[in-house]
Amino acid sequence: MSPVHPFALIDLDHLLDDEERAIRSTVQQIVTDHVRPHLAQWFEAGTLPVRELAREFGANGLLGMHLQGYGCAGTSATAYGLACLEVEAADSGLRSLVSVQGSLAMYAIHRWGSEEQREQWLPGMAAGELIGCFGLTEPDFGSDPGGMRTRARRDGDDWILDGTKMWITNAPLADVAVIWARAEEGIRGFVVPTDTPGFTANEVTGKLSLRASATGEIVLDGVRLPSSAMLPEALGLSGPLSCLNEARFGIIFGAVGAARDSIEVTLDYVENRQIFGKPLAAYQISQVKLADMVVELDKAMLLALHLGRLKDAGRLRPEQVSVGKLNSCREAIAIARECRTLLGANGVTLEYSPMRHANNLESVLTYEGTSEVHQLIIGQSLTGHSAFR
Ligand code: TGC
Ligand code: FAD
Repeated sequence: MSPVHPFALIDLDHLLDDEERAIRSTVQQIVTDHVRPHLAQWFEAGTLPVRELAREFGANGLLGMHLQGYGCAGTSATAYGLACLEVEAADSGLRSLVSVQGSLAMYAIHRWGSEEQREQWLPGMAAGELIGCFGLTEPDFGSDPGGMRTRARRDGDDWILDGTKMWITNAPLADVAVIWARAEEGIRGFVVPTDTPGFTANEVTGKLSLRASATGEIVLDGVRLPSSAMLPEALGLSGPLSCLNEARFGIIFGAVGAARDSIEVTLDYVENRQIFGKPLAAYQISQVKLADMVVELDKAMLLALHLGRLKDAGRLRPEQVSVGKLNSCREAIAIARECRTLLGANGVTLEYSPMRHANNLESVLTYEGTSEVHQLIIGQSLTGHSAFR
């Protein structure tokens, strides 16, 4: 019998329309041409040619892909999810670039900004000419952003920002940062050009995960901004949290991509690896592992598609996003680790993707709400009791 692809096992393509299949192919091609040949080297060196890639992604409509107007492609949310899946099948760091640019920085300006802010920033960001970052987390406030210490105070017509943000993707090279800070009236968002005096970004080094992604600390030391830098429509924690819904949505699909790639690599390996005189693929233990992994992969994909359809219908609720983010990340990291076992010693090298994916997924499991935070969001929804405090 000829082998069947893990997604063909459940006739996945039957559930996608022509536009979705076309977008998937386009992104697969970009990743094959511009990303895969260099990935292992980028990961090992801990670098990523962000500007070059952003321009390539921008030229193909991948940045702020499901936003309307201002140079954005305006696709469905499901199509955007499928694009995230294909990007993360290459590397989670690349999907982070797409998520932070489109779902966090651009979405914040699109959803909460003034018309002038949208016109000033979004077209350049959609084209990949301007790189954005999103500063919510602080050294002492990750899961609990409501405790943030970064302050925004009025000085005449201006705003002055003081504080520190930590673990901010793309911060070391960003042109513009969306910064969340506590003002007298509540949490506010600011669009901060990174060459503003008092703004410093320091690279975080020594990461064992998401190495093909730039991460930074942002120090805000008396950063003076005109009143026009404030996002006028956002007041309170719901401003930044609404942006997280968007990025978490992309991760629901993206993590499935990392899992799929791990399984594809492993299926190829076990077919070609001879052990005790026959292919590793022909042993029951290998097949049990593969079957269990593919069942979880396909379930995660079906859940992602269902949530995508809900989002396109304007019905996706935050706790449903948590169901998907928790499931995709948890299953993807388990799959990547299990794939690694089938690769034996070869699996601990950069020649094969599963361990790189597993390492990356440690970050994906943690950022955009840890697994435990999403369990508590779901728990709150099921019981009516908040167990955060
Ligand atoms: P809580 O009292 O529950 O809510 C405060 C206000 O926010 C509203 N709200 C939401 N609005 C929109 N979307 C959501 N998902 C929302 N969740 C809550 C809520 O209705 C309320 O509104 P209002 O008008 O009544 O004031 O807030 P809490 O302080 O108890 O915290 C809740 C909790 C723990 C769920 C939240 O803080 C949380 O999600 N924590 C996790 C933080 C997190 O995920 N950080 C991610 C930082 S960005 C990042 O990691 C980028 S990684 C790069 C990449 O994506 O690749
Ligand atoms: P903590 O909040 O200190 O959590 C530590 C542990 O406590 C976790 O296991 C957690 O689940 C658990 N915990 C937390 N609250 C509870 C509770 N109520 N009950 C029980 N257990 C609890 N942030 C940004 O703003 N922008 C970015 O671009 C960005 N990029 C990132 C890139 C990378 C590579 C990484 C690793 C992180 C990034 N982050 C970013 C930060 C990320 O969102 C935070 O790391 C995450 O929200 C968790 O916060 P923390 O690390 O402070 O962990």
